[in-house]
Amino acid sequence: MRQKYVVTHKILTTAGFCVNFASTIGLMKVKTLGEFVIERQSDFPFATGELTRLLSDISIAAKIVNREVNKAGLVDILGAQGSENMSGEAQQKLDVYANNQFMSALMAGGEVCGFASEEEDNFISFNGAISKSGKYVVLIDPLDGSSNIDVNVSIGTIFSIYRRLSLSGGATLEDFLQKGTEQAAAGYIIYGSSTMMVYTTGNGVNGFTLDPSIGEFCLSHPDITIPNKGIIYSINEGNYVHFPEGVKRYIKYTQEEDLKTQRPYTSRYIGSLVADFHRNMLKGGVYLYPETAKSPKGKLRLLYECNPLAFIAEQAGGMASNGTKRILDIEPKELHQKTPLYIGSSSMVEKIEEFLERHLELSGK
Ligand code: AHM
Ligand code: MG
Repeated sequence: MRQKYVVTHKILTTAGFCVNFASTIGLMKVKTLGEFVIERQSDFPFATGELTRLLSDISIAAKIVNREVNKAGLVDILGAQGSENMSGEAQQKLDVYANNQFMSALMAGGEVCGFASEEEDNFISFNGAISKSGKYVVLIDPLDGSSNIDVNVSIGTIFSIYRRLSLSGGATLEDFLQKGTEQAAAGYIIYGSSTMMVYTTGNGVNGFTLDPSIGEFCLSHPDITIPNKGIIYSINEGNYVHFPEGVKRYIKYTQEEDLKTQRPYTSRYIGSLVADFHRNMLKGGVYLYPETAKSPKGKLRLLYECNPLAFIAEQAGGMASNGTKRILDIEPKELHQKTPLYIGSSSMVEKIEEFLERHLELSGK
């Protein structure tokens, strides 16, 4: 059975457009994201279908954002919007577009009572008659890696879904400030050479490739697992002098020659977290964004980027750490909280933790 999957998977990824290919050779029934999500609803006893509808709302908004991303080079939608987000970075027009698209899809859907986004200063409570009784809140980085838009490099969307803690009415801050372990679902969309949606509801990780000819996400990567070891490390080495001593030593370690561990490793850094993470998920590898002098708490946001990817990484058999602690166990204190991130193949993340611990005193901590 496993063997059969491997063959199918290779065919699907090589062919790119799963349904076209399947119908051409008449061999297999392709499963769409919609069918899959409904099928998986029975994993949750007493499920009412709200999470299923919520994932479907996200996938529809993702298709609309995908359409705009693909048009980005053609229409006058490029360039900074002129405003800055909470973290002081220039916003791109497509960031704003994606943010609004996901927000309106979720507001209209009725399953969500509140929305928090990397692009919004505060969370938004949906107070409409249907939405305010929604069971869930969504946190999102609507367009991650957006500085790559102008140069036609892969970008992504990252989302995280929690059950609300408040009992009724609009969402409250405490609904959003939950530990990553409490996530009901998380996922990402990668707008790359093809567009994919990958998600988990805590029962494994599955990936769907968009077939543009029929406008459906089709199951192309069932039951994704991250190889325990990899030979790829992804980090912005331009910041080297500002890294903690343990990270500097780890980078040196990756560059040393050692046949047994297949070193030196390969360095790959796209500068789009979703794209770097996705590659490492499939091939094995580790992504590092440590604290630096410029960003003493790291650059990445716990709630919008690190928690959802950490949930996915763990569900795929990988690990995510801030260097000393599991990402999912960090108690959030504020919406835009940042954290260092080490994520990917388990044995590689463990090795980095070892280096950080060993050289802690040299980092002046
Ligand atoms: P963004 O959410 O503002 O796009 O920032 C997050 C991005 C990640 O996608 C990427 O891995 C990282 O920032 C790159 O940062 P740097 O340019 O400092 O290497
Ligand atoms: Mg981001």
